[in-house]
Amino acid sequence: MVVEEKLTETPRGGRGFLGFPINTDLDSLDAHIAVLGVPYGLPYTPDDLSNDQSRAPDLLREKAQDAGWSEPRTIKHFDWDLGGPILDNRDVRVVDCGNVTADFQNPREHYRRAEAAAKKIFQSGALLISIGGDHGIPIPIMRALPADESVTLIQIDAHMDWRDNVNGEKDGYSSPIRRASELPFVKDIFQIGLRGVGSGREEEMEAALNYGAHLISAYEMHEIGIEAVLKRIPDGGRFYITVDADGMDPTVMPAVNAPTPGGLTWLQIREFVHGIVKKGRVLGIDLVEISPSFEKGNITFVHAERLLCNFIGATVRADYFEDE
Ligand SMILES: [Mn+2]
Repeated sequence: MVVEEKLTETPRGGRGFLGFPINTDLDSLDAHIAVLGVPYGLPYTPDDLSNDQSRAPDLLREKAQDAGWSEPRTIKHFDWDLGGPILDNRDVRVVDCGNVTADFQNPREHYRRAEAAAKKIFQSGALLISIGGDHGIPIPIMRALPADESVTLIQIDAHMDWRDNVNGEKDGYSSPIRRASELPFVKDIFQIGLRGVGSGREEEMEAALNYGAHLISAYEMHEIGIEAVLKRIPDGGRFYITVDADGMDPTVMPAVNAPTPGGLTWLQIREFVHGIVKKGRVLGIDLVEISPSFEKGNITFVHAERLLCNFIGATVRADYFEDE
């Protein structure tokens, strides 16, 4: 008898993101949009096995503004960010696939399952919204992207994340863009919001420039505006977006390990999200690096929820799910 392995499990509290239904049976997916919690990265030190960021997927479901209301307002009511209800009264199905399961005896199992889960979701044709976890988690997710056509990667982050390894670990949170650059179907990389000091040294800067990554510092972005940033990204084709919470200004998302002044404002990230979904087909987005211990009055989670609501509403209004 073949026992089907459980790739994901029901989130704590049993509530799907925004109250959307939960489906952890990834072989029976019938959804246009799938939400997936990916709690665990790969640590650089033993005491980081279960880090602060691993609490974020459940806390976002539990602490988002919507969870405070007895009725699922966000799904049903008029949303001023979108000019109507989030799904625009269209037949768009959103499911929460729960959190990728972990194996505490083998930390790498979590990545293998994350990749397998993401593969099933992409193969079902659904748009994937992944909630981290630290910035290692896009590594298995991006490996699961359908490889038949090229993908443009867009990263919102204060940091470059181009390290080949840290303490010998190649798939940790300092390396997602380096690993992406090695994927044959990733054709272009745009990195937006860079500022301050991170894991990157001059050699990582050189590697990024040699690859041809488009590095747009936060200060350049503020100078030219989001519209000009979007114009630099070629129209058409397929996109994958990875959002590090520290790409946002610390006044917008304070719950991060490396708060860095000068990041994207709420208005800028919103303008970016609405603009990018119209340029081509976004296959997936992840939001990573929320460290709940540093949260200030729920402000990070409220912005995280709004960011994902704007993203969902924008894809619906860009006719992503028509004729399906
Ligand atoms: Mn990052």
